[in-house]
Amino acid sequence: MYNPATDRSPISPSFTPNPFDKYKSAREGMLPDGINGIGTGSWPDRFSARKKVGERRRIVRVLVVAFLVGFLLWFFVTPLNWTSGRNSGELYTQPETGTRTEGKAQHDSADVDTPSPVGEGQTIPQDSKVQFGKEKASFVMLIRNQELQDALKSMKQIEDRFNHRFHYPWTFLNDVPFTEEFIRETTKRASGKTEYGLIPKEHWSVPESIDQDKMRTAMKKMEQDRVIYGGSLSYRHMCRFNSGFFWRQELLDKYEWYWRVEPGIGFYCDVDYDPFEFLRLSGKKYGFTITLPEYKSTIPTLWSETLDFMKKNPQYLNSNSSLQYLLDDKDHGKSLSSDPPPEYNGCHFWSNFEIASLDLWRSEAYRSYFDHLDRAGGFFYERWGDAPVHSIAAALFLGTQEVHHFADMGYMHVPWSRCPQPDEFHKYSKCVCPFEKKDSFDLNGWSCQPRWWKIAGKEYGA
Ligand SMILES: Nc1nc2c(ncn2[C@@H]2O[C@H](COP(=O)(O)OP(=O)(O)OP(=O)(O)O)[C@@H](O)[C@H]2O)c(=O)[nH]1
Ligand SMILES: [Mg+2]
Repeated sequence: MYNPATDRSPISPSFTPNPFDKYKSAREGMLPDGINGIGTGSWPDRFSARKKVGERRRIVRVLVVAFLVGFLLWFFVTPLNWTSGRNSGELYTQPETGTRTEGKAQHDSADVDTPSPVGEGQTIPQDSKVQFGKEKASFVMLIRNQELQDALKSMKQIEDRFNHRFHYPWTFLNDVPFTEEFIRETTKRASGKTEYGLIPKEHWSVPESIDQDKMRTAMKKMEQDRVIYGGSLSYRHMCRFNSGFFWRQELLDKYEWYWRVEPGIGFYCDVDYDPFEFLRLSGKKYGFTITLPEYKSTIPTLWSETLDFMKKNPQYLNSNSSLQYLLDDKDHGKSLSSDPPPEYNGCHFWSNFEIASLDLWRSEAYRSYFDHLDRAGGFFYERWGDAPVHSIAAALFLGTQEVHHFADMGYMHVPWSRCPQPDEFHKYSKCVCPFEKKDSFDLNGWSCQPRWWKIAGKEYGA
């Protein structure tokens, strides 16, 4: 049995664990004369051995010079990154969670001066977080600290299925400061940079114009009537925020596109193209995965307020709008100004998933629509959801061709899920859906998908 410690063979110097050992061995006279030894043996042996040594020294010198040049290049180019933190190499630092800087980033991973530890002896290098995706886009997650585990589950899937190839940044928003644990763990999970925003108080409070007694009475009644989240004030803040304020957060000013992600979702298919780029190149502004009707008890006057707004602002109605997708069967073919006016069927794009243009919400049409709705007070006196608000706006202000069904994506938010139907999406496990294709929500009688298909046709994957 060969033992490198005792059986080092002079005929097979390559057996030495370190090839340079053989020089050491020779100098120490361990090798016998003339048998490929170096520095010992006959003159011809010595001559050829020296020649070999000369060649080896040259190689060593070249390697040393190459190493030094490489080191100098690395030293002068990369330190900018990890000392100023302005570029790709900054390290994550702990945020100051004690102070509330409203409307500003609570923590901005691109605003870091010195590397600092994360957890026990760990740092999170952000130099691997260089964005490869070319769009001005970010994931956006409005989230509570206590939802960290579910946030990580969502992130894990989006990263594995899509973002590990693109490294788009993540923007987290909260009405209270994020905990250090939340920031640390989500930063670790993200392949892109992470930013954390504290929502300004005026974006998360009851406006002065709201009659709070009237609001409380309405909330109580809805709770008694067992309307889902009917008695919750924080849910109302959330819906109003997602309707009128998330796109106004300073952290999002630099972006044109966002992908809304909620905690605890399922994301079942590889996405090997850039959906932001896809939307831009195809002239689309809004993308969804699931469409379904809203609980009518949460929006008794949303549609009449919409009709009122459109009557005053008919210029905002797109000439190729998706109005018919919004209308009750009995009213198909009607226009907004028909007498009596058409009724809303409640269909909306489920806004817990959205890939869309921020400019859609920044537009004059949407701003004035939101202001109109906010003045009407239905976010508090009723319980208007951001999903019907976004969807009505997208359906009326955009052309049908500007709204996209991401039929190639498998998605779940409790209690509904959908996956692509064609076998090609499942054959090589591009999609791994934890349910049978026939149980996809698109085929459920409750889905508004057939209404959408009727006016927009089917997308690839439906
Ligand atoms: N920071 C913060 N985020 C909230 C609050 N309420 C809801 N959210 C977030 O807003 C998003 C929507 O809230 P959800 O509770 O998921 O509402 P939903 O999707 O209609 O209902 P379920 O998912 O069925 O509970 C989620 O990302 C939540 O984490 C809140 O009070 N504060
Ligand atoms: Mg949710």
